Amino acid sequence: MRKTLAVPAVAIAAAAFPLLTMSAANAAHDGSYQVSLGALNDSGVTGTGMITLNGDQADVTLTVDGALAGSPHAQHFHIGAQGVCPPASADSDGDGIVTTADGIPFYGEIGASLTTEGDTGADSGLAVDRFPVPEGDSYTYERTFTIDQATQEAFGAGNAVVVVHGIDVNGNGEYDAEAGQSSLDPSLPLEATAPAACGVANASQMGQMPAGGADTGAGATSGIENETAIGVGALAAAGAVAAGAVAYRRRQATDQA
Ligand SMILES: [Cu+2]
Repeated sequence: MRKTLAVPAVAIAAAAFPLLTMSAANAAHDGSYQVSLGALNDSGVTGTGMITLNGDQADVTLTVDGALAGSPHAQHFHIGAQGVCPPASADSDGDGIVTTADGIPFYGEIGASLTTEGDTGADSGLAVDRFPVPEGDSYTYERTFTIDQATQEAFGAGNAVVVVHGIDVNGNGEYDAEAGQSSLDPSLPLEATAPAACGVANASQMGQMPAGGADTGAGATSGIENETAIGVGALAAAGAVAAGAVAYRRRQATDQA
């Protein structure tokens, strides 16, 4: 639970400065992005992720805990909306479950599908035969693949969201239709597609520093100050990353103006 507390703080910071965040859209998106996955739908699923962008190449590592064993977990980069994870109140039909459709106004549509092989586009969003199937209740996913321009920009703008799907509402150890069918694909149980964990991808200031230092002489010095601030406690660090990213973008916007 402690890990998930940091997510709203960063999300709020990002939401509070939409214009500043948007100003980064034209900046290079290369660098590292960190994700702390918090549980949705009382799934008990949590995790951490690191995404390193180099041009259109995304090097992705996700570690997911508390997942339903033996069942595929669809996982995506969602983009183009508010760049936040849905609150429980997003549940549109009062059945107690925030479905993927309920979440779209918050985290957006699929920008990329984190499949284990083959296509990684939005069309593979429900390719359940190409998503991780953990033997136990945890898994690590590692893959480098190409992402499109919109997804690159979403990372740069701070509104790319990692979502892992697949919940077991009735706790019977498998996806079944007791909670209904998926509104996305009626051939799949709702349990297979409902979001289980969610986290916003936050730029790692250290990962972005080389780009800033190369662009501006002054930026490099300030970047080191931000790096020092990141060394303080988990919550403080999350705040520092958000504040640092805003300051960094503001500087960059000023420098480029
Ligand atoms: Cu998704």
